[in-house]
Amino acid sequence: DAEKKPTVIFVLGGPGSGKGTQCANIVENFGYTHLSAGDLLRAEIKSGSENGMTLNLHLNEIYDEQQVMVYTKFRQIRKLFFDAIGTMIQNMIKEGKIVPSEVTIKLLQKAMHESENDKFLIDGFPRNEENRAAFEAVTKIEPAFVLFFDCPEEEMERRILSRNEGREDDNIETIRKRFRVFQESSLPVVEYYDSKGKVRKVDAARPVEEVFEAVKAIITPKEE
Ligand code: UP5
Ligand code: MG
Repeated sequence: DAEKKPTVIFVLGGPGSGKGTQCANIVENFGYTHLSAGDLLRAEIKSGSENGMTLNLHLNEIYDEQQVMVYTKFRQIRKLFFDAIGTMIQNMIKEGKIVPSEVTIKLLQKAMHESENDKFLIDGFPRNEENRAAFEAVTKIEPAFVLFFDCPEEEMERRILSRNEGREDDNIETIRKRFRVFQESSLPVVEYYDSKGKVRKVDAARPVEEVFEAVKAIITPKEE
């Protein structure tokens, strides 16, 4: 593969630490493409059933009856399969669990291939050691660095509870589970990259503009 590897920054931090908010700011100022693993998963839940629905209406003109029947059955089974994946993702997010990396990495790779950009902010991934190792093994991409938003749980909880975007995981029971998973599984990933000198830590408990000032100092535009 002669293709040049893209530049990737992992944007990590607890639930509600401000990853999505700051990524939007970075995109506006520095020309990165923002890929939120959580947003991609939520989009997949929505599109899962639609994927299987688009039947080719002109099929009868091209194929004989039996071929149409086999193809239709195939589409029905395919739809059931995608529905099941969607339901699995939905249930895991509702429980604050980490979706298998096969799914997340596929979605991230697809989004990167479809983009014409070569600079990506990967937000909310990798969430555990397995995510991290699988991403590096599959894509051969190592992050330029990790942008880590450090924020106390009380503040993150306040932010999520006042967000009101109808996310199924923004209730106090699921928030507690998300905090636990972050502590137990995601922080070790930050520590791993820290041991390689790759973590740029930002105090994220301040107002959005102040956090972005700190972010700007880290993400300086590339000299062309
Ligand atoms: N806000 C932001 N910054 C603020 C500031 N400085 N001061 C005051 N308010 C601030 O911000 C949250 C809220 O706070 C917003 O209302 C914002 O206006 C305000 P946001 O920028 O949305 O924070 P973010 O860190 O993006 O919070 P989010 O809830 O998205 O983080 P999570 O990591 O919990 O969610 P994510 O979407 O990444 O993942 C959801 C679930 O998907 C996971 O729990 C998991 O089940 C699954 N998942 C996987 O399985 N694998 C993956 O790789 C990714 C996700
Ligand atoms: Mg987010």
